[in-house]
Amino acid sequence: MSYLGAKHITYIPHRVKEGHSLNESAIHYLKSQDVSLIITVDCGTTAFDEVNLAKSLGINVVITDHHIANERMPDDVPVINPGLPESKYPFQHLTGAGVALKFAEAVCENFNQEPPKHWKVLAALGTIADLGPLIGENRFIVKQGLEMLKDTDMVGIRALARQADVNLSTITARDLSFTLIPRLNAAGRLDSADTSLEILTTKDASRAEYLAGHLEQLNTSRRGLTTKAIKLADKIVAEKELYNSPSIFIHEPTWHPGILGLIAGRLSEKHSRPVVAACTENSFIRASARGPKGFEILQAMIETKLDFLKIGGHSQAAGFMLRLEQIQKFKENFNQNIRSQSKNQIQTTPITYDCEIKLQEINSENLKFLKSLEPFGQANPEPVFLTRKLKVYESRTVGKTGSHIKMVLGDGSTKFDAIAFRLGERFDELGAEINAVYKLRENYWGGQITIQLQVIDFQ
Ligand SMILES: [Mn+2]
Repeated sequence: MSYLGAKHITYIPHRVKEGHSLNESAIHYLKSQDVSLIITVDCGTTAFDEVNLAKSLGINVVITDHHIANERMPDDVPVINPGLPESKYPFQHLTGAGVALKFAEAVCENFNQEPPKHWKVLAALGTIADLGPLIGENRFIVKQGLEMLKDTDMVGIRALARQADVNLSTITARDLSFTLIPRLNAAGRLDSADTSLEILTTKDASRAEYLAGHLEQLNTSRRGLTTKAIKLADKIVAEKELYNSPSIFIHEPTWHPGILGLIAGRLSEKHSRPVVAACTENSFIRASARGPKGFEILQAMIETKLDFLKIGGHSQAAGFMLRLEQIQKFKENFNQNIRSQSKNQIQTTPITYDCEIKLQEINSENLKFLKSLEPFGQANPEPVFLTRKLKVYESRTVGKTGSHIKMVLGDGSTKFDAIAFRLGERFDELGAEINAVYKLRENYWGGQITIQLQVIDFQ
């Protein structure tokens, strides 16, 4: 908005104190700042009461969002949401950032202005961070954003990339989701997301440097908290043999609410079943749940028929707040519901691969073709290959606790370095020959590109 000369302020709800959407106190605050128009991003489709409050205070509202829910929608205000069944927009999977980009571009067009290039970078970051499926227009947005990222003049992005030690000219969508995005997300998880907003908008290089350092600290402490919490969760699961239950519920009063989703996600991946991670806030529990594909997590929550203070999400990720004394009831009902869903489930997710190949087929021509399928991510996963009877020339465990395996694998005429993350426990299963399922990694070393096999599973 500043680009077109409009007077504006930004407001990001505090994730822990205010939740994710428009809320009463935010609207009163905006009124006190003489705001006459609120444009939401990534929220508001179900904010019927809040929109009415804003209108009664003389504030106009435009909703831009991609979430859907079967609650009452605001009427009398524009709701721009391609996810809604009645939307005529040809692509329904835009994320909040994608919708915001389209909206901002349309406003520019109205004023006969060319939208600035770096908006595409922001929309690409948002699309990956919000786990938008990388198909259709999302894939286009991310592809363009990655292209623009190469020589971006956004000093905040440059500072973050230095902190994370990544090269912006070769960065992939996957790299972003492991490097820049967790750093940008750390602020909102542990503190206020305003730091991330500032680093993405500042033009001051030394300020950017300072903010990148601050985000680095937050991310390190987020990581530390998560690792500690997951260790504790693993211990509880083992002691109480929770892996025998259809769903896993872990309540640890002191966990930071900003990492509950990360804990639930990691455990759910490990045990291939729905997991709820919860902490205590006054006389309530706050919880995040994650579940593998095929489960209906939000539905299972709703069907516990308890009196939630807050509830939201979708089939694979959801969250809620509930009175402490209702925990037991929740556990029982939720577990019961998941049990009935599990009857049609395969409990362990089988490893699938796209194609069986010989090592000689990993040549520059095929690699070039694979590149044309990028960017990989949600709904456009990286190709996975199977090669049988690979000779194991070298192998050793690496990492602080020996949790990964480094190998040299080959077939007599071709050889590749290989890494198997988190398979260290299975080191003893390696024989002289293995069948391996893997992805291909390109590593850049001093101008040289080397190929590495990233082994997902072996036999
Ligand atoms: Mn979103």
